[in-house]
Amino acid sequence: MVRKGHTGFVFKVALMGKILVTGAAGQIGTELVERLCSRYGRENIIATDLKFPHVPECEHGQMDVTSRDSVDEFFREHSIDSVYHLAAVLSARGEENPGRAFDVNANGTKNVLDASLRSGVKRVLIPSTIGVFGPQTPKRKVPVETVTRPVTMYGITKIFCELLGEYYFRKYRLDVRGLRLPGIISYKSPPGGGTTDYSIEMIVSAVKGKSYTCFLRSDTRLPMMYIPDAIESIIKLSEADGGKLIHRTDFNVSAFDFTPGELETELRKYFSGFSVEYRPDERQKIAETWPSTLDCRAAVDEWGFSPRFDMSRMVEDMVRNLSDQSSPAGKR
Ligand code: AKB
Repeated sequence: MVRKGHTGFVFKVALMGKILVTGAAGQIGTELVERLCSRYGRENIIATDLKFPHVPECEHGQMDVTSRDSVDEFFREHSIDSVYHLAAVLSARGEENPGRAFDVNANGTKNVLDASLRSGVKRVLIPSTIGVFGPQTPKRKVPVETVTRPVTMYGITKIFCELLGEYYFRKYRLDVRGLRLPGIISYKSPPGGGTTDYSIEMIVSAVKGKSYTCFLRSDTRLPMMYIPDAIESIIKLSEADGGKLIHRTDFNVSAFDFTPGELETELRKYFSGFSVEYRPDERQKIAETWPSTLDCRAAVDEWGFSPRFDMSRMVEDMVRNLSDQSSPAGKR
């Protein structure tokens, strides 16, 4: 198959089976499926989620990753070449229901890896998170190898997934890859229960002309990335020459970092009357265990990580897109 890449160049993709996406209805899944369809052809993508995902552009189905039978059956019935395993319960929601977070993140990942192994899948990409870091991790320019010791169920299960992925690679030669995503900012589909969600909520409020009550303190600095860069990074890592990878499942990636106070100031450039009240809740405690900035050199050196959006370009793009959506034409 010959396809045109997003940058305009034409490249060849040799697919024996299809590309499966779990968690396809989520914040990242929705946009990843769109990009995969345009890059590899919609006939080669299967989008799945717990509830039937609304993705008219390609084949889609229901799959509960916590059910080993459901996962096995799905893999048996489809010829799958590679997997983007996005189904996960994020940090804040994970603290509300740690049992569910364990089941989806830990058991779900094991089910997907086992089914991949049994059915001859070539590659599994599993996003990880800055949630794998903990209170003992240094705060600034944190490298890949450092003290992690997360204290949330999200972090504990995600570091388990990183290690499990490496184990399957070492023991069974299943090509598992992953990257530690920071807070992801997007406008097409809402975020789902994370600690960094405040950033999207704040931008949406500003565009709607509403004030915002922020659940983090104004000086809480966290690493972030705009969704187009997150999608490109996921695809770039998945297509990278495996022989050049020294790390496998734990690449740090982030494009910029900011505090809620800095985001508020940036938004005032567009909406001078915008105001934010700061009322930190239990999510503040989670954010305080995460680093402020990351060292992403391993991702740059090993597979060419190169985000395009800085904070001000991200805000400009978000404001333009959200304003278009809320204009009478956008609502039609
Ligand atoms: C969350 O806040 O839980 C996620 C993440 C940083 O992984 N956005």
